[in-house]
Amino acid sequence: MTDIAPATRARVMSALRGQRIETPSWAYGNSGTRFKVFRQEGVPRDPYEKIADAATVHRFTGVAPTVALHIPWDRVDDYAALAAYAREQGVQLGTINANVFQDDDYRLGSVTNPDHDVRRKAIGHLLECVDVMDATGSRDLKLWFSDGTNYPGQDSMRQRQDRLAAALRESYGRLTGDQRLLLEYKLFEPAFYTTDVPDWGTAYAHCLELGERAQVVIDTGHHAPGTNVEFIVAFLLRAGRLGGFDFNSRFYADDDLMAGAANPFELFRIMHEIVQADALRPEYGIAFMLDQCHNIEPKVEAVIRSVLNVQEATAKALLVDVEALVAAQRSGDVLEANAVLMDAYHTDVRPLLRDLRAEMGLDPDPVGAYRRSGYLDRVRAERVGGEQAGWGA
Ligand code: RM4
Ligand code: MN
Repeated sequence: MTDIAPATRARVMSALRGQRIETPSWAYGNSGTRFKVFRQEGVPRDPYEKIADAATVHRFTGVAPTVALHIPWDRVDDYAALAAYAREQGVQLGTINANVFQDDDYRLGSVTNPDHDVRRKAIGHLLECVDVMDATGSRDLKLWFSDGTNYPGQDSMRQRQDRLAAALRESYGRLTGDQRLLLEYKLFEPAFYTTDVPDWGTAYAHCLELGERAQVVIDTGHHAPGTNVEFIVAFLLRAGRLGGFDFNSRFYADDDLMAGAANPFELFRIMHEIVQADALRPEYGIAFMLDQCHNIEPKVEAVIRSVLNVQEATAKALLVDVEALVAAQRSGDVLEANAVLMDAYHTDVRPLLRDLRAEMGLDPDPVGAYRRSGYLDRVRAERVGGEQAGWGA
């Protein structure tokens, strides 16, 4: 596709202008592997500073107006004040992520723990997260459970499913209005034998039991190698149960690298399914989130680049010539159908995105503009002392 027809261009630009990508508060904090957490200068010392970083990403990209919180990493006394600060900075608080994977009590699991008291504690945290949503005005509660077992015989798989179902039921019952429960799955880690929510099928089955406001989240790093993620997207879209994405990329397992870094073609194929279902519009309800950890690279810039990568994949997906694609599909022209898709994928959308940013009053080169802004030097100088808030050392 060498030239983009004016009508196509207008349609693509308008869809891209409306795109919304949520960034994760924990991407701005220090993080690491099991082996080492490398500290970086200038990382946020509290949730307010994480929001300032998220607002910086939005200022340069124009499409990242919300930031997800992780509780208790982002626990504050006054969530209304935090929300007001976010608004002042030009962003809003988004999804609330529960964390029931870091207390000693959770050695044998959280909501699926064999011990009733531990389960009560974990459920109490999930309910606390809904209180936070009430205070912040967040729509979505995102649940990921590290629960599972390491050895055959360690616990009853069926009973763990029952305990999980009970905890989900109680949390779901606490939701009001348009609040939703987003259930995330992950194949393995930290449990190595069984995981209680290992795949989309398990998550989907639990969501069906709960009700319409229970939806599945696809974290792109949470599958076995070779899994066709866009099939999962298509299936859940059709079932009306795709609540959102945790975008990141992976070479091996849950690597949490920048979205679009390892497999930009996969990201394009995912966005193609979204575009074909007309599910990009914010009103459709899918939460397009990032879930990443930047262990050795500068964090704010890595998030900016991730946002741009998602935007680029989306632009390409929007360029697919649907008429030609459908004609090729209907006539059984396998190779032409594939060629139509590849034509869009191979289009250089960078000039179009530069124009889009100029139209939005942004610098056409967000990474360059961010680097020139001196933001990193400023926070390095300002954020001295105190403890880094969140995930690691
Ligand atoms: C998990 C999962 C969750 C995220 C945590 C930090 O693997 O992806 O979404 O909140 O990591
Ligand atoms: Mn995730």
